[in-house]
Amino acid sequence: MATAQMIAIFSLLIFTSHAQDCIPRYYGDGNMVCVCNSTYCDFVEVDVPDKGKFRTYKSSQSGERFKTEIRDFDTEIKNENSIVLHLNVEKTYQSILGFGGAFTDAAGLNINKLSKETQEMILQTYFGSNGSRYSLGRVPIGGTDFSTRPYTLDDTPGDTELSSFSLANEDKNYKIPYMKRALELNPETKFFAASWTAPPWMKTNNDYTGFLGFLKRRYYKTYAKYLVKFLETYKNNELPIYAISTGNEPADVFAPLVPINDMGWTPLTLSNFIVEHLGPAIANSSSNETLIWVLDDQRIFLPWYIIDMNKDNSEVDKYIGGIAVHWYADNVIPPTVFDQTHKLYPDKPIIMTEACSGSEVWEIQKVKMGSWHRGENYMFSIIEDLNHWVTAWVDWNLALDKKGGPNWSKNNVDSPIIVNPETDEFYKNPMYYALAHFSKFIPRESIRVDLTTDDNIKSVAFSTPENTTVVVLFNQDEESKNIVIVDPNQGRINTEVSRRSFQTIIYQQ
Ligand SMILES: *[C@@H]1O[C@H](CO)[C@@H](O)[C@H](O)[C@H]1NC(C)=O
Ligand SMILES: *[C@@H]1O[C@H](CO)[C@@H](O)[C@H](O)[C@H]1NC(C)=O
Ligand SMILES: *[C@@H]1O[C@H](CO)[C@@H](O)[C@H](O)[C@H]1NC(C)=O
Ligand SMILES: *[C@@H]1O[C@H](CO)[C@@H](O)[C@H](O)[C@H]1NC(C)=O
Ligand SMILES: *[C@@H]1O[C@H](CO)[C@@H](O)[C@H](O)[C@H]1NC(C)=O
Ligand SMILES: CC(=O)N[C@H]1CO[C@H](CO)[C@@H](O)[C@@H]1O
Repeated sequence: MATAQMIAIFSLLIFTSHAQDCIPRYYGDGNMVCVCNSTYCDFVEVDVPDKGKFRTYKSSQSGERFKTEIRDFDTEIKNENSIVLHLNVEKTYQSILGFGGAFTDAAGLNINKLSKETQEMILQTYFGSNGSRYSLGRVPIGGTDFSTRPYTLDDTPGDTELSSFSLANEDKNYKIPYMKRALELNPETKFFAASWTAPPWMKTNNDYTGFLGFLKRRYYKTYAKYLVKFLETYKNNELPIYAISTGNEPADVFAPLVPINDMGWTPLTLSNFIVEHLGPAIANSSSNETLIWVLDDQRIFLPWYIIDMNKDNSEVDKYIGGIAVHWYADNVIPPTVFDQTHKLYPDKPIIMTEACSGSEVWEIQKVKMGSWHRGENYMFSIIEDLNHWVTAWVDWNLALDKKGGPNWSKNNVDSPIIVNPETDEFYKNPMYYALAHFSKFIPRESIRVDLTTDDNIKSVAFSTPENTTVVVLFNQDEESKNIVIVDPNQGRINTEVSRRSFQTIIYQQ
């Protein structure tokens, strides 16, 4: 037998016994997607080896996707020039809530255009046990810019009794069915909701979008009732909502020319709204367990927005169940704002509730098929956030079309999954794999543990409820690096992290 054939068969045995390989499609410059259809999608089963061994999963710009290998712990460092990281599972940080994406109208519309079998493949690849194993889903209350029209769930002017409140066709056709399937595939899935705007008739500018649109004081109670109606209606559809945010990006209204659905809050108006209306209305409803997450906006508002809310109304603290943040403009605000926030409010989890590529004005190409660079941006952000007290990282649209839509306000962006209804296929971008390098291996209630850092490699470590240790490594550079992880209980992990690659390591404690 030719050596090449032997190697091929040997690697098949080692690498593919628990996996179905990526079907690659190349776009030049090392950019590549994995192609899935009604009968085929790449998957990997998480398979933790016996004690004393560890497993690595590697994805790289050179084309590997979850390439896996089992290895033995060593007693010594194999390469003198290795970067050595010391693990200490006794020193613990935040507990993880999960990873996920958003059930926007656009996502549902795109998934809906595929055959039933291909739809099922998308949900499996995100929520299934051999897929990314997502455990969080964000759901908009009414429309967002990623809808085909602006709308809310009660667009009848002056309907203070909310007698015209009803779910939209978008809820029925594009959100609820897919959320239900996700919940079946991963029963641990928790959904959280956010409203982009109140119905225009409740607002100072009588519009869905625009500059300085606020909730009119006399509709505070009505709007709280509107939000609770949403929670109760979804609960009646067997989709309980774990948390509700106080509104998507309340600061957008201070920027002129923002074309997306928005409504403004200041720390003062928001804390009064929560204490006098939203908090009591939720507590007095059948959704009384739903948490309230505040902010749902960029890092730049931390920690002062929360400090101001507490100053303005000292009762607000008992209603705040979490602080939601987005990733836009992360490059100008350091993650240390999370450390400050955590120090001031140690019992308030910080949740990263929205991220996407292609949203910046200079990103002319909204969808960039197979972009490894965009996958690296996700990887960088997730590691950075997790190393600064963030408990969850949730992507924006679960799936978009080839133009990065549909959206009614022309705010197209990229997504980890791009659908092609003409061929009944979908394409998994590197962003999909970046997120999956965490979501597959780090279930809810995993605890971040201490791992020393080194400027030449990005790293983060966890101890999971299944008593495994998980380490994620990210090499952004053009040269391969030798890494040693020293676990005082088990020995040394010698591993090579090739140029521009992600690596997840898992083993039994
Ligand atoms: C996951 O993959 C393994 C290995 O191929 C297979 O035995 C198992 O049935 C798969 N699980 C699901 C839920 O598809
Ligand atoms: C789906 O993709 C697989 C792998 O590329 C291929 O073998 C199969 O024929 C495709 N199925 C359909 C229905 O196109
Ligand atoms: C609580 O709910 C009941 C029935 O829905 C309502 O009659 C009552 O006014 C509510 N109380 C408060 C404080 O909102
Ligand atoms: C929450 O509502 C349920 C009924 O929906 C009720 O049984 C329970 O006592 C309520 N909990 C609190 C803390 O009010
Ligand atoms: C993990 O270890 C703890 C402490 O040794 C033990 O109580 C628990 O049952 C273990 N959990 C699992 C899932 O094995
Ligand atoms: C580029 C693009 O996809 N634009 C779409 C934005 O959404 C509107 C409304 O659905 C569509 O008409 C556009 O084609």
